[in-house]
Amino acid sequence: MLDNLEVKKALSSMCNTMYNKEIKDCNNEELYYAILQLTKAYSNLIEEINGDKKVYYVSAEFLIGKLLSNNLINLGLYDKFDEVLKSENKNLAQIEEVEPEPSLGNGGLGRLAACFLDSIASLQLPGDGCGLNYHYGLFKQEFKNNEQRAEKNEWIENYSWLNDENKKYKVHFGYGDVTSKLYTIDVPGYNGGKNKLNLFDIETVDENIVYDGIKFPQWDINKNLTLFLYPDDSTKQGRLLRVYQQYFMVSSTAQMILEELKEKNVDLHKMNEHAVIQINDTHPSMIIPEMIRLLTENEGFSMDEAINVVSKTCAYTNHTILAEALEKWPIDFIETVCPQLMPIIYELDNRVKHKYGNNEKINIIDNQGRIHMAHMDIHYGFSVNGVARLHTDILKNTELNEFYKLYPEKFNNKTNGITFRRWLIESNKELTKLIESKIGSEFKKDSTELSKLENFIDDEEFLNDLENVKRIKKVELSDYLKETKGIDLNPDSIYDIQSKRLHEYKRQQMNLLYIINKYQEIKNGNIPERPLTFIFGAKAAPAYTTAQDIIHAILVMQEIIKNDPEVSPYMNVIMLENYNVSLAEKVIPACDISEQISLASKEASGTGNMKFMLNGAITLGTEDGANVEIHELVGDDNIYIFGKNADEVIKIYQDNSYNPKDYYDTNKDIKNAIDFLVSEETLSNGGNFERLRRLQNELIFKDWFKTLLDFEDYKTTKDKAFKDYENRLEWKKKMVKNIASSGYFSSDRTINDYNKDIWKLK
Ligand code: 26Q
Repeated sequence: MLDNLEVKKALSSMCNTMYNKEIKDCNNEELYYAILQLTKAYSNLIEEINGDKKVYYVSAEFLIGKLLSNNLINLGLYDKFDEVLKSENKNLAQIEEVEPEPSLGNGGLGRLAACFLDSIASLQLPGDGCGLNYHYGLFKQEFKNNEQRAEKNEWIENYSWLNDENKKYKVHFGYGDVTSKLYTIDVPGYNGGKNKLNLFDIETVDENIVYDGIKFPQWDINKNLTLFLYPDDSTKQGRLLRVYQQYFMVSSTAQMILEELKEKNVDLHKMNEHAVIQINDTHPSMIIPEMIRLLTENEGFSMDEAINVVSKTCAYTNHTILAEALEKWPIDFIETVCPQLMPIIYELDNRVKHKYGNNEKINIIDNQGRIHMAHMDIHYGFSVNGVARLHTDILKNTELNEFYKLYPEKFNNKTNGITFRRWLIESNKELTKLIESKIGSEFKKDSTELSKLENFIDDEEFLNDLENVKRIKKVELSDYLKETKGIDLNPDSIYDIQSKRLHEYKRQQMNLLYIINKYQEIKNGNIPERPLTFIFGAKAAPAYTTAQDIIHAILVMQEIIKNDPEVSPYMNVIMLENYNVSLAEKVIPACDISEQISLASKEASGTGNMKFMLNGAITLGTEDGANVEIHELVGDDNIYIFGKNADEVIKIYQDNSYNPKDYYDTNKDIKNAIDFLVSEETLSNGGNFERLRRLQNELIFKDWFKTLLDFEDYKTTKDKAFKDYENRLEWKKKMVKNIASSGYFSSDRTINDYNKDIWKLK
């Protein structure tokens, strides 16, 4: 491995070649590009991970975030660069700020895919990601007049992590052929070796057609196909374009896989012994009919042979229980985008109907002429997994019960995980160091080692050090927000944080009602023991009106409180602009209380909950998704659980017995908070009457995700958490217990489980 002197020489020569300058004379931007080029060169020297069988993780999203630190850490070069730069009076942390973030994902599902790539490579398993090279990724969020605006988000510069592989594939759309071009990004593992992220792009994409934020002509597929990540996990707009994107992705991927298998001289009839295709939600589901088509049309397979081998190669992961997020494409969409798939899909559908009779619950094509992508995956894949225990149980017993009865052996659970390289070692160096000083560095390779921290739960010095680390991270966040946004945070306050995509089921609106209630209490002279800082970070799908209304209401509350000297010393609300991976890395380590308050049964897993826990935040949450498993691991005393559980919620939906108006009429706190939404105060602090009235009506008369049902318990439990925070000794022990119990949530564990039960790579 390289030593510091060699790193210094290399960097100095790179600066010389690129800029004709010495290191000390380069600015941060120049240094960033120089280190980027060097890192790519080092990564180039590393061997690709090989093996008899390889996994292809196909996903419309890879929310990889910035890569400089991550790659330097995995290549074992971070400390060396850090030291060399220090010796030149430069600062690696500041240099990293220059890197644009590739936001190639919406949220959880995309970030999970990125964590998985890191773990697959770090476990030295052969496995590549396959997706799309969105030029602008997810939109950049800006606030103006207390509303979200969506702007384009550039990340591809002259120097970037992309490698041009000089490989092309032909993809046939209904209107004609297009050319798919392959780019790759290296994925170095922590223990040596590297895999790849394959990103396909259309040759004719035209960045100049974008206007007014993120608008562009929808019809011109040749020019718009890979411009943006579909920014929407809730609405109908642009659906046809989404199908074009999906088919382009899977056709390119399928061709690339076949090419690789042929290069290895694999008998394609035994494809399943050398390749496994993990379908990340239903977005890549068309890879099943596409692969069958390629095998029958080009490789001399009979339909039976093709269906047989593809079914043994493909595995499907479900990430959602919300019915509206399960993709169902009208036949005429597919006829327009990729007519060549329709005969295959009819064949797959006929076989199901022939075998099981005409049963709408399991049909691929329903009687309204829509194709159910998940149904195709389950019939023609060998594995179906949910992403947390509760989620998988709900799939088995409720949502996909009809399938579970047919194919019990296909169903399995893989509780999500996060890569500790990014979410601890990179983002919280202080905590990493403290842990290392107590239990050594083995935990970096084996996360279960963290449990050894429990031995120090009564070690006062350690507890104080832990408190200091938290304080350092809180101050760091405060300084950052002050510098970049002019926002003041009080590091002596409690940081209560909810950061995740904005969605009604995640119930940011419940947190908002609590905040209004707290504001009203303070106005009535009921002062909290310690100042409270409520932080939100969330993007909302641009077409999702209620989500936009909730953001608006939060921003107005932020304004009201800031302008009210009676209240602002005691509480503060901050809605962070453009919450993304980079900001998450700053926010999460600073958190005291982690809000995971989705309506039970609705959050498949959550992964933010794991990141907060790992960084010593205490969860305030419902028994939903992976919160259930967190609860089980830390025990009742180290988590704040409230609200109805999944069984109760499912029953309430079945009985149709929930009426939010009853809660509004009978609970004074609820009524006062909801009434406040449209009031003199909100309207004179930038509130938009239409938005706020709509939100108010939504809560009183619809409230599909039952905010009011759980509000009272939420309030009681949250107040208790704030009170408990004052018992500093006990709180610090809770922090230790959480960190020590988080080893289970390493994505290395998750990937080991995938490999053991599904992929069977080696
Ligand atoms: C579907 C159809 C049309 C347009 C968009 C979509 C679409 C886009 C994105 C549907 C779903 C998504 C993203 C889903 C997602 O992020 N799910 C999250 O996955 C995480 C990883 O498993 C879980 O932890 C979260 O609980 C789950 O919400």
